[in-house]
Amino acid sequence: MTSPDPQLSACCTPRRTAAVHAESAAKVVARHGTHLIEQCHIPAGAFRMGDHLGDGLPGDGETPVHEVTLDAYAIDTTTVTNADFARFAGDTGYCTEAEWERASRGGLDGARYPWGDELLDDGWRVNIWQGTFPRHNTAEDGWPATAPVRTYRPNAFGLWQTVGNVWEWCEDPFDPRAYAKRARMREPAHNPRSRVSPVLRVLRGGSYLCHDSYCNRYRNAARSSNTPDSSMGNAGFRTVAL
Ligand SMILES: [Ca+2]
Ligand SMILES: [Ca+2]
Repeated sequence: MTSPDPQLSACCTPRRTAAVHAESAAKVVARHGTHLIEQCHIPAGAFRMGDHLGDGLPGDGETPVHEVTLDAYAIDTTTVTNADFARFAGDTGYCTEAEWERASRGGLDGARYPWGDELLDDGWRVNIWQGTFPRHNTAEDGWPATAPVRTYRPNAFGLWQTVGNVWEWCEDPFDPRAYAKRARMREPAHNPRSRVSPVLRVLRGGSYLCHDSYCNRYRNAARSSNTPDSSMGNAGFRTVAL
């Protein structure tokens, strides 16, 4: 970590120097619209992009220096922090396991997939793994890795790719006995969510890495879990609003 650039004062407001035009001074814009992270306004302008000093490693492509022009924009003054993300997640909320499954079923109670019971329905409707896992992915479904979110067709509720593509984190801690507990209740569980210690968090829907040979969890009913601090390239989430 190097010491702060002496040419820069607080935030990203540059001092007037020969190299910095006064009219291009950036301004801090706190709470830009509904955006809660402090941002700097960067005015439209030109700059010379690249390594002016010959410091770069040859393979990194920092040269030749060239002029670039940009429209005005605003940029966060810091990278997004864990606290920022927690606030976002707290304001929106992940779906619970029950909310995920009802939405994924799209009104087809009891069906294996969001569109019915058969895997192939006039062609592929789910991004999983075809071929021999993990050596050869034939990508018959059109996608060897993640697919854009609006791929295939949505279910009857309008949700895209609940099964396949990426696993989806749910708010509930994972409790393999949760359904058995609910089944013993006299009344249907209302807005259920598991309350056990969150060592594991629920994941639903399977991903593009799912293959029948070891994981057929690209189904409405399938459940899985991971520790909440796990980072995976094949997991995402949906937010809900009540
Ligand atoms: Ca695929
Ligand atoms: Ca999914």
